[in-house]
Amino acid sequence: MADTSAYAATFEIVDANKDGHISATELKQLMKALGEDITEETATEVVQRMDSNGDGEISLAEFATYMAKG
Ligand SMILES: [Ca+2]
Ligand SMILES: [Ca+2]
Repeated sequence: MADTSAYAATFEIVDANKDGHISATELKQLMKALGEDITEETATEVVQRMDSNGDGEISLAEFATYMAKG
């Protein structure tokens, strides 16, 4: 189990609507803010890579696990 507290602040920034999950749309908006204009398809692919329980969104636990792995 990864230490979620280390990633909670970053997670909250990405979770624009504060529903506790990062969606593909939120990820796309983040990348745009960082100067990387990715497509909806790419954002969905990235979410799927991090989405270990398959609900289509990234929870804090999934985010922390992914970031901890590198
Ligand atoms: Ca959200
Ligand atoms: Ca998930």
